Amino acid sequence: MKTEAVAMILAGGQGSRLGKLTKQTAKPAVSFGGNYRIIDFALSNCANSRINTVGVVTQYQPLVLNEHVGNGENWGLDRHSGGATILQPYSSIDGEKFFKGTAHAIYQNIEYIDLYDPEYLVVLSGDHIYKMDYEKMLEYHKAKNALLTIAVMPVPWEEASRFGIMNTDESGRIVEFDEKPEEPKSNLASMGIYIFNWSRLKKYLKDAVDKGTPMDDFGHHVIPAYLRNSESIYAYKFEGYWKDVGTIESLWEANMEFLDPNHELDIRDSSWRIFSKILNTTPQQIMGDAKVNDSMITDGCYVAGEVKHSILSTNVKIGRGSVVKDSVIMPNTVIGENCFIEKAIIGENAHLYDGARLIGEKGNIAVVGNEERVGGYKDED
Ligand code: ADQ
Ligand code: ADP
Repeated sequence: MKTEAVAMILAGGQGSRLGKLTKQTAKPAVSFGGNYRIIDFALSNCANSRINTVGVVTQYQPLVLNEHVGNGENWGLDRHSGGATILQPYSSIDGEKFFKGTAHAIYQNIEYIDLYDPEYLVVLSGDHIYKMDYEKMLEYHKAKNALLTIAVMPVPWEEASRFGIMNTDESGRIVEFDEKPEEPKSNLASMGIYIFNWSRLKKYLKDAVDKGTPMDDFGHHVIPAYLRNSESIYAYKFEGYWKDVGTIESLWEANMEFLDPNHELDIRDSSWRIFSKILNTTPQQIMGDAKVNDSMITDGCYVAGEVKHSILSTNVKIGRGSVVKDSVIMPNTVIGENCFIEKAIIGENAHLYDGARLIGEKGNIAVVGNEERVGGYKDED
């Protein structure tokens, strides 16, 4: 079966910097923006870009992710080509169980990719919030006759050492690349979004294993090897909103930005819809003394308190006399009566008992983990 392009979404990182929020959940499956999980953005971008064969590479706590993605039908991916497939690591002969890095994760899935015999492989990260037309990037890749195209964006200089950083010539060809350099030479950052000519990438990955020097990571090994061999690598400039939500601070910030009705990432744009799993839950209920401003209240919520500039995800309950401000409350969480919550992220299925207080500040967001219980009055006695 010949397919022009197959996408692989890397959804296996542990997301250790999200701490308590990724204890039972892989980072791409973390709740976002009330209705969504982080991976919905990459999946929807694939569907909207007409890339209908998508492998989702998982390894860490994949249960929620598996249940969420299924066969991709909620994104319309199941109707053409291969649909979505969850790919889990398997034990190899030498007992290696985990994918060692991003490139190793692709190497381990060569057979899956070869099923579709693609000309191009689109490699994506499962933890970015953005809308992007990968078809346009593919057109650029073809026009440049490139073997690898990397989507890039300028980032603030003080953040540059968190990224793959590069320099290009006037034609957009990448002449220099450093993965997470201590002293960055530019602020042009890799977004971790790659288009490869599949047969060439496969050759690199296999040859390296044959030589006993496996290439485990794109940023550390594959890109430098391409550059050493003067392969044509081009930078594709992305313009628009893009956020790597790998830290508590960036996750909170991205959610707060999401509340802005004039957000650059317009989720109401019907030409580029962001899909998610349909949950079929009950309608929301806003009770007598409730007050709700500048917020997103999702289906199944029950609000009897005050909610200001916050996101309530599916099936959240806010009791009487409670105040929730500048916060994100993830699905199925119960907040009792007379609680006060400000600048916080509350994980899924958590319970805050009556009178609980939780106040964070910018730079130090308050966090309650998934399933966590937080005492109220009773603890103060
Ligand atoms: P990082 O984001 O630090 O940098 P990495 O931690 O390797 O890269 O993860 C990339 C994505 O792959 C993440 O979504 C992660 O969850 C996933 N992942 C990591 N290891 C995996 C594995 N073994 N199996 C499956 N999935 C895995 C990268 C690039 C930089 C670039 C930034 C942009 O290396 O050059 O600047 O992305 O965010
Ligand atoms: P963060 O950036 O928050 O530290 P990442 O998602 O980048 O989180 O992943 C952290 C590291 O943990 C990555 O190097 C990833 O390969 C590694 N990792 C992910 N899952 C596992 C696992 N199941 N076992 C061992 N290491 C893992």
